[in-house]
Amino acid sequence: MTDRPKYYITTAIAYPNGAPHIGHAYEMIATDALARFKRLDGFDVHFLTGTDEHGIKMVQTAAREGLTARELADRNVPLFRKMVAAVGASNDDFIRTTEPRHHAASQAIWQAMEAAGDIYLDSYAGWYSVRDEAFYAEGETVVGGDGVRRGPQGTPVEWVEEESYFFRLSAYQERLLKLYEDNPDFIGPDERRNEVMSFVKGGLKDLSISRTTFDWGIPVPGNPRHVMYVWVDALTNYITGVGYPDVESASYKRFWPADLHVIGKDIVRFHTVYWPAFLMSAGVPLPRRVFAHGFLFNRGEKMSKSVGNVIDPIALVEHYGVDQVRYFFLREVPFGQDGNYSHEAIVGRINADLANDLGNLAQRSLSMIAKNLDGKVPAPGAFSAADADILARADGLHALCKAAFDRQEIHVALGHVWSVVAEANRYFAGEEPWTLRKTDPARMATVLYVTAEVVRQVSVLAQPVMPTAAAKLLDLLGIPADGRSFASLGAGGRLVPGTALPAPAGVFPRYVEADKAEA
Ligand code: ME8
Repeated sequence: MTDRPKYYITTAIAYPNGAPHIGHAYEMIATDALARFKRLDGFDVHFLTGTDEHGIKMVQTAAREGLTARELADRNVPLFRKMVAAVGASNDDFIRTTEPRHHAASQAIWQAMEAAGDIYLDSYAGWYSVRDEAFYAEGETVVGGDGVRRGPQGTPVEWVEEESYFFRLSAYQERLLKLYEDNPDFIGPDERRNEVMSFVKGGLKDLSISRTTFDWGIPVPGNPRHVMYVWVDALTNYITGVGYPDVESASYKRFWPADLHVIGKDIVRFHTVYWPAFLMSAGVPLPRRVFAHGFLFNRGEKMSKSVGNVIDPIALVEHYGVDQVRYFFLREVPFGQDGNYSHEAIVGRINADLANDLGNLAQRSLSMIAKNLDGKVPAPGAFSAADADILARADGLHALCKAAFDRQEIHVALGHVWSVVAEANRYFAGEEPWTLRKTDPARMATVLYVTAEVVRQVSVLAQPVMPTAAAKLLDLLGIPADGRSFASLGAGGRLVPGTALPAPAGVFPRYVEADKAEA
């Protein structure tokens, strides 16, 4: 057993009722960056993702396509696995809710809630949104001009009346409010916490947690005429993934409770009201934090022809490059808020931030080292005030990034890193090492050393967001594989003079329109 601290992080599990879309890829990329950051920072990370395969939405989509729900899931799950690999995710596990381990966990948590006296049989009559897989109170619905009644997320609702098991959610109002009061970090960002608190303060009704009108789900223990409401089984995936109900298993003891559930803003209520109530009832410790990201929208303009209108995330990464797409989403969209993407915005980031700012800084300093210093890391002379200043800024990045990542403010961390890149470009231009080459070669060597050292720290910190490109930069700087963790940041990990470097190569090509007419 390791003495490193542990970190358990999850994405939502997607409905495989269609192919994965950009929203799924965005959540995967962001969660992956958070997981990689923690690994590089010395944590023993467990990163879980997967698919949510039960429920009426799957049944209805399958019926429209002439398939069973199982066939639909089996057809689409490989597309999700492919997307996960294509965006470079470093997940440790991929759970399908149709797996036997998950049936066992769901039935066990049901039985624990039942033993606590929180489940009873009654009949349900009310509004249900198939698209959201959610029950809504009448007051949460409105009839639009088209005569269609819709729920709070704008999806159509239908009247449902059937025998159903209920969970005594009403009994948890006070305990939930105390949870939010005592743990202000339980829900992020803060505006989501405020919404949840006012929803819970408004009063909670008992929740219908089984269905009898279809059988695509996990049977209710002791009454297989009922299948569990899909959200009871879906949320349980987070404990299945670490070995529940075997609470003595090494993985459960090591990793539960989860440190962070990353989800989208449309499913906050399930994760911050229902889920903690289920866990309290079952006597299972609660996750530490739930963070809701915003939604991504295509700004509507045409993307380049080869990407189509880019609903397919695999086409997007094939076209622009996986590191480029990861950087774009995480830098452009403040994590937690909604954002837009467009061909123009992606190309702007690729050419400005990556090719010009970081790419040129690395390329110019490394090619001068190759040409003038025998391709070896130079030995610096005494540091000037300007050298010391830019090195101090680079040394300060770790603490700034850590603080930002701990709040899931990925965009803020990238902002800090790129402001040091901008400063280093100003430093390089101001020092004019190409002039020093003739007038003061020793000073040139110091300037190139300082610049390469800044590129080293920036590259180490870029790894969570751009794992492949950052690795290439670290290769060019001659940094061994075991010298790339965050332990190497700061003055303790300085470039070693005399290290022979490989021939420099461009890492961030400019994006050039293949055909202006398509753009
Ligand atoms: O909600 N932009 O599955 P899902 C950003 N199975 N994120 C988006 C998005 C968009 N345009 N569209 C969806 C479910 N998402 C449930 C989850 S968890 C126990 C069960 C996000 O396939 C969405 O908010 O509809 C959610 O976090 C994830 O993608 C999966 O959505």
